[in-house]
Amino acid sequence: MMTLVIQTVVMLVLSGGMARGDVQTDVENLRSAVVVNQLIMQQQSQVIQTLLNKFLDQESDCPYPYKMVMGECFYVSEVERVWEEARTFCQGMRGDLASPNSVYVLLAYVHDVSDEYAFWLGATDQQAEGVWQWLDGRPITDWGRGQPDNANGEEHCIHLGNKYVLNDNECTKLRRFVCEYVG
Ligand SMILES: [Ca+2]
Ligand SMILES: [Ca+2]
Repeated sequence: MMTLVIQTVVMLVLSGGMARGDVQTDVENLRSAVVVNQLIMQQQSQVIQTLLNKFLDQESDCPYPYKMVMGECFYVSEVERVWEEARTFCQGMRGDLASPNSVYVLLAYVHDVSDEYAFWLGATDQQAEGVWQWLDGRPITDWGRGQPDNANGEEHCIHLGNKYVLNDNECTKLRRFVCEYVG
């Protein structure tokens, strides 16, 4: 746009011999072009500001230290705990062990932030053997092949993993875990 303005000014200077009426028309055209340009710039700046605000809002939707992952707030622990203590840890952070909407999205995320592959998540069949659902009440659909197998009759807690995606395992094992913010 600046190039157009400069070109027009140069044309005005070069057209010194033009009739006064023509010069006036050119000046008016130039003024209109500048005004239109200003309006476009203003509009673009508003659009950028709106997008920026939206992005910042999304980022801040999860309270520290949770991170937004496709609309859910997760925290990947550094420490290892048995399942029950991991749950207490998460509840102490106004959360619970994670009930992810997509275990594959969560798997991708934990691989981004950690070399570890096995993390306790939010489901257990300690109350009724073989009856599984996420802590938020949804059914579990992504068990690894042949899981849950309740191996040795002692596997009652769910974990995320590379080999099985989801597997039931002994709740007394020390594992890192994923919390989900529940507010
Ligand atoms: Ca079991
Ligand atoms: Ca198992």
